Amino acid sequence: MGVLVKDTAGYETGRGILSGCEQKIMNETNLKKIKALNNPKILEIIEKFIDHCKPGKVTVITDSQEDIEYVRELSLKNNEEQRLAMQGHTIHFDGIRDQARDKANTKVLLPAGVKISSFINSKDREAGLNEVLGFLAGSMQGKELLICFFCLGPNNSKFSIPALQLTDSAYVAHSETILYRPGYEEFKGCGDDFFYFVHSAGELDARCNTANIDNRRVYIDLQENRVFTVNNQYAGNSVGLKKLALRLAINKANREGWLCEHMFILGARPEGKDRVTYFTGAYPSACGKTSTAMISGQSIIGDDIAYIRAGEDGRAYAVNVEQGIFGIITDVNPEDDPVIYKALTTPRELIFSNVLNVDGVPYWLNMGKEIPPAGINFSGEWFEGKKDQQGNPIDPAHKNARYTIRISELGNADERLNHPDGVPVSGFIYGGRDSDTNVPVFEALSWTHGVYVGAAIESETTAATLGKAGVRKHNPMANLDFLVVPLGQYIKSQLDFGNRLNTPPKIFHTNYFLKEDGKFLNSKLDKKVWLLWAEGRIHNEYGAIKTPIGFIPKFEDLKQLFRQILAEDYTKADYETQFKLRTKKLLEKLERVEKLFAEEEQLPAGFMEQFEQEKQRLTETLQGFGRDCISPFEFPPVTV
Ligand code: OXD
Ligand code: MN
Repeated sequence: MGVLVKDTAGYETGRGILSGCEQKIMNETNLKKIKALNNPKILEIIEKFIDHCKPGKVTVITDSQEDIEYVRELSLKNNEEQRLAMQGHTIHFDGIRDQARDKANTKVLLPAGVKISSFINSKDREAGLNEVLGFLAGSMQGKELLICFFCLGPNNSKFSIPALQLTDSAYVAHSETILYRPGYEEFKGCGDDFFYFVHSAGELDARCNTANIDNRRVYIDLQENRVFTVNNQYAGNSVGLKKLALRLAINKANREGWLCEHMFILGARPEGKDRVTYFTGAYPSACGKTSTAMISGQSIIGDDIAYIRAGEDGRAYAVNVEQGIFGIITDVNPEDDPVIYKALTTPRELIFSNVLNVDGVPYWLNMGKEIPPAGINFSGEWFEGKKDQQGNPIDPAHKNARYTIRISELGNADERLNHPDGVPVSGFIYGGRDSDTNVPVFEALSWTHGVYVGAAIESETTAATLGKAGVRKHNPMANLDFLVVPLGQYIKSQLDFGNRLNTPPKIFHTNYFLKEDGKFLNSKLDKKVWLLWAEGRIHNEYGAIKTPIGFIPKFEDLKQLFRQILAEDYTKADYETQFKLRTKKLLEKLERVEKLFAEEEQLPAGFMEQFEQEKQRLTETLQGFGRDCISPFEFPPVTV
């Protein structure tokens, strides 16, 4: 055992382990890989957590194909993944109670007495470290610790952040080799400026699933740019570089004056016009974000997380933090998502999680194919009619089942996917799951109004987080689950960011989920029309109608777009039902959200005024017309 010393937070470090006494757990080749980085902080972290988690073996994964192959094979050998019939395809199962992000047990650690927001789940730092380090102590006994190096963002880019992952799950490491760019070389000379993540799946049961799920914890330590996550496997909880790094990056971005957003990045390419216009867009989980990023005929850069910085030309530039997609597979079928469906049904490296495995063939919900009556799923042997312990029927595949794939392998990958300078962003799109209030698409009146629009997102909950689905929740910028700075400060940095640009992105809002009499008013394909309308607005090709909530499309423009894009006859009646202003519902929503913000401190000047101004516009409209629902034809068109 090496000499134990106290680090700055007062926790024991195992200095000396790599320099002699316990070399048997890490061979000379692995040791050399660490030493070649010539970085004392990395050495210290590795020594400390080897000593603390007590793995039986330690392997260092560099950017080499050989090392990446080792991880793939290990996930099969450990039975964390099984091969499927198609070449390169594997399947992974998370435990029955580990199928989504665990919001209740994910906490930001804060020094005693510090409070950041009533919306943010936090815990006293000392107590939190003691608890999570307690669960991590000895958690890797008899297991292999993988030490992996990745790059959050494109390689050799000023946007990017090196990330060190320690995990005892080969599935986690394998997912990361698909989802993130390699980072071993990036670590050479990076000094102290990196994030790190320590993950242990903890004790495993006979199916190789976390046995002590009640001790699942995900604790974010902003002070040391690190996250500890234990007793879980679902990637939203375990994969450090995804939603855990997002939190650390929001904190860093907020301090440094750039944005870290829960956003896709796509290139809109209207047919017959020789141009590409880049958009980023934020939607709460499972509200159409990936399918927007994958709209046919357009190109994709990312579907989940973007770093956005001001460029020297006064425009916003964005990179995808990831190079892959951890996408929800439910509803992916050849008609609605042809590109993804094709990628999921052809040979390539690809991990399915929590789908049904029938003799090596994966099945998922609403895939456009009949699902066989029996197979293996996240509950073990599955058969039609199987019930869980509470007597609820178990679906053949989980609603939040996923696929993990590289974007570069998709037919619609954008050519600037890995460009170190990112892409210039002309539009932000916000959206949520809203069955009865907002119109399908509108444009905000200004950058400040757009920040208000994003901050006021409300969405009905889905299967991507644990808990009841269908409950309306306020979710500013679809980023609330990941905020680690006071909401007022986050909103201020959004306002400041746009105000510093010469040409801030135009801000749009979409709602794909509007219903009347229980039926959706739009088809899944309509989102292409909304996107290309927004694209045309950026190029001053369409006029609009100014309403209290923002600019909405003119009927003639939509009629022409529906004809051209979907070969559909869009009628005045369609337009009126979809775009009528439901003033009472809009006012109710505004007041709900305003009440929540009233509990927040330090909201920037100008932001709360947006509530007042919009409320006044809506109230005047309601009173002026003397009725609740106002047809879009009743507002005069404008040419802004
Ligand atoms: C995701 C999520 O997996 O937001 O992207 O839950
Ligand atoms: Mn997401």
